[in-house]
Amino acid sequence: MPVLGLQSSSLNIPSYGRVSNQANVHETIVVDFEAPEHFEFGVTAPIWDAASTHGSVKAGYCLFEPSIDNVHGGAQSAKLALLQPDIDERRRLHFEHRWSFDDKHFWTVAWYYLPTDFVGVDAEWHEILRCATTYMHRKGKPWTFDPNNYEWWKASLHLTPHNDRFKIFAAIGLGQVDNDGDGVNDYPGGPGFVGRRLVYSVDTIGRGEWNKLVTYVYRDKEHGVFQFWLNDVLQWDEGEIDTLGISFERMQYAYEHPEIYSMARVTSGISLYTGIGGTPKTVYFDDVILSNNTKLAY
Ligand SMILES: [Ca+2]
Ligand SMILES: [Ca+2]
Repeated sequence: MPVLGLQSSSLNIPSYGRVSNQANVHETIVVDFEAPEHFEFGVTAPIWDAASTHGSVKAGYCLFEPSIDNVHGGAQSAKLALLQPDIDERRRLHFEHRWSFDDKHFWTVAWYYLPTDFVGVDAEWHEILRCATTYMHRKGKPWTFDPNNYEWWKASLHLTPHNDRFKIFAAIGLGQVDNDGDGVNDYPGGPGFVGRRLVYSVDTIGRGEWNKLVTYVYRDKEHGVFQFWLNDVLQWDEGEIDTLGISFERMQYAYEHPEIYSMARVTSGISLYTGIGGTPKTVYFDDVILSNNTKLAY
């Protein structure tokens, strides 16, 4: 299938641009981590308005802060650190941008750096980028793996060791969604990666180097697309797959009925996610672009 929308890297994008946050508007957000608002998170934050940090960030457990230690562009980058990842609420940092429920095109661009003393990944959680996610939680229901309680789907990038370096992989069809209302997950497999089809990058990334990650997700039940480029080289090109997750209609219903569903959202963003009993970790992001445009020049 054709490579959708990938253009040259020569276009000059301003350090921070924002068109609109309204639905059905093509929007490209550039985050070079040079401005204070690039580090704000929470429902009123200009970019990371769907952050999921599971607790305060600078409480000695985790960090999301400007750094001059390792920089791709400009004067600083974003340093993400899990200092005590063994504590349940501190094993994850997600900084996500909220999109409209009916947006179909999701681009993410991120420059990503693993420090030279990065110890590696552990257990089953090793997520670095949320390319597209859909989520809704029925109020009053427990957090158990049951689509009657909460529904959740994502296309995301993950790290796995490969010799002394790392490959990047994704699980196709990772989710628990019940769009047809029969009480059964619409996606194959069980919790986590069980039963999922995994795709792996051809190329690898190492410690102490900046790597360019580009993903494109087209949300569609039958003709979905999930593509990934590493340093401008296409690594996988999955087409004719289900990338919709929760349907537009159900997400609209959840948006319009906050008395029934909480935290309904369609998002993309950056992550630092480690496993149970994981080791402390620090990674760096710089020059992130999030877009819902049909094509992206960067
Ligand atoms: Ca920067
Ligand atoms: Ca079902």
